[in-house]
Amino acid sequence: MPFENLTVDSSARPARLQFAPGFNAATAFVDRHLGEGRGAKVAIRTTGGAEVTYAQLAEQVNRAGNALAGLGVKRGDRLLMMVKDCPEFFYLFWGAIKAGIVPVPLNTLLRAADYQYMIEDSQCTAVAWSPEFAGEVKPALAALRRPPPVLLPVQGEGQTVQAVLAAASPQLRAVPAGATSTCFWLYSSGSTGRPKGAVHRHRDMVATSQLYGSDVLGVKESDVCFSAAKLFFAYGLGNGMTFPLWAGATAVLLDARPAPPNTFETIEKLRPTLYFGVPTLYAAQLQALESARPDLSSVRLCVSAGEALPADIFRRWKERTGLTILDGIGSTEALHIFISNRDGDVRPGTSGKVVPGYEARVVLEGGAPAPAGEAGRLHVKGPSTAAFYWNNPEKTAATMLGDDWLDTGDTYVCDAEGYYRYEGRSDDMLKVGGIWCSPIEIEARLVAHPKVLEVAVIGAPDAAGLVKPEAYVVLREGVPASHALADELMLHCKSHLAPYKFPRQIHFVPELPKTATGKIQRFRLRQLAEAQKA
Ligand code: 3UK
Repeated sequence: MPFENLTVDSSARPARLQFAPGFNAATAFVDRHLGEGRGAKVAIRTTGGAEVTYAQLAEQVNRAGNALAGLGVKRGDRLLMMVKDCPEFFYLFWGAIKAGIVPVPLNTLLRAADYQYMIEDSQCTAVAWSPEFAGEVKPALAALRRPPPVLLPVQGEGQTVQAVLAAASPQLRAVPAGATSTCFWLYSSGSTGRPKGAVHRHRDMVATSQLYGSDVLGVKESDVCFSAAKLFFAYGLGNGMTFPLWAGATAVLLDARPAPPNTFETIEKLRPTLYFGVPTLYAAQLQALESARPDLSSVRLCVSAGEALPADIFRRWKERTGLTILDGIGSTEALHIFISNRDGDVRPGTSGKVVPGYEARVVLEGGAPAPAGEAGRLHVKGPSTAAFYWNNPEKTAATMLGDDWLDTGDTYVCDAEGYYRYEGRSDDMLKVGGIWCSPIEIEARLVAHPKVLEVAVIGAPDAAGLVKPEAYVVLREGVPASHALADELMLHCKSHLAPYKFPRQIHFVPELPKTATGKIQRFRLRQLAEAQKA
């Protein structure tokens, strides 16, 4: 497959990718289709009934690049995007890249304080948001001493994305970039400290789309991809945008928060062949399938990532729907899945085997390789890993190990046959519904409540085996524990934190287990939680 500035030998395993100087990813994902006669093919279909062909996509991408440049956004400048899953997400993202501007999709479930931090940290020039998120974006902008100069709601009154696109030229030449020059960023959260901007290069989406999308999932031109996981998440960005665009396939977009009814409706109406979810959603869908019988016959394969898929969910889904779920582990830093199960080769309860094109190693404390069957820290190397974290040399040095090796922060076991099994995090971070959640952030919110003296938050498995945050709370002297107070504390979290960051259970305790030096022993609480559930 030769085209401008890139040669792909997909007969080789792993596929060989050769980037010429000046390579700009937008030409490979968007413009290529015009030359390949795919202009009239539908690239995007929305649940609202909109259809965008490859020719229309290419034109809108050009308009977006020109509009941003015309507003004064320069090469290398950042465009922050709090944009729902809609065609404008594609236009802004690829238009920016084609014009040499760096798009930064943000989690649209976050709160004003999070956005304020990211706007300041990124020193962005432009912010674009869907009106649905104005309630958090506008206070963030208002709190800034120097707000970014270019502010663009997607639609509405005055200067909007839709208005500037309509006024811009539909012709744009791609700005010459290069395989390893900066293309886009994604923010990732840590247990302590603030989110980190992972800086991705022009080659990275090509690598994930070919090595995992095409070579593991077999995404073809005839496929229709539907990702319940949103585009702002590296997982959704691949599933719902780069994989279908790479293959000349069709992406299906649902702009609402995914839940069993709307995801089933989308599958029935737009008939995707590939469906991408997270374990929490599969669990909720299984529950809904007890009373609903949606027609899922268009789907050939399902994918799960974000957190470990319990073997029981895999089996029940197979029983109910006849469909296989491929669990695979990816990360924001690696961009997409690098260890995965395969169609026809699934080990339920594991993440599967290394995706060809990537290397993985499990290392012991001192750095020596772990023997098969022994737990250690998972490292990964591949052609899609982030170059560094923006403005954060310490975290960069701790995670990016050099020579494209990354420390995932996960504990894994690799068995003698090469299957990798997840054993937990090496830090206190939790995955809730596939999205990072810091127990420390929830604790900080809870201790801000006037009735709370001390608190520790841990992850505890729910009935489906999926981790949810639970809080152990010591109340101030004289404050009685009650169900009403537990509800009040949950609300106190929900009102200020992203909606998935609240304790699903609150345990009132007289004291917290601590070390001699006063450090809270979260592992003791985890043992307590396990003992109580057993
Ligand atoms: C955990 C998993 C067990 C693991 C992601 C697919 O989740 C993604 O990216 P994030 O940066 O989180 C990365 C961390 O999440 N994890 C993800 N998948 C699995 N643990 N089994 C799994 N299947 O701790 C990892 O380090 O939010 C997933 C594609 C792209 C992604 N960014």
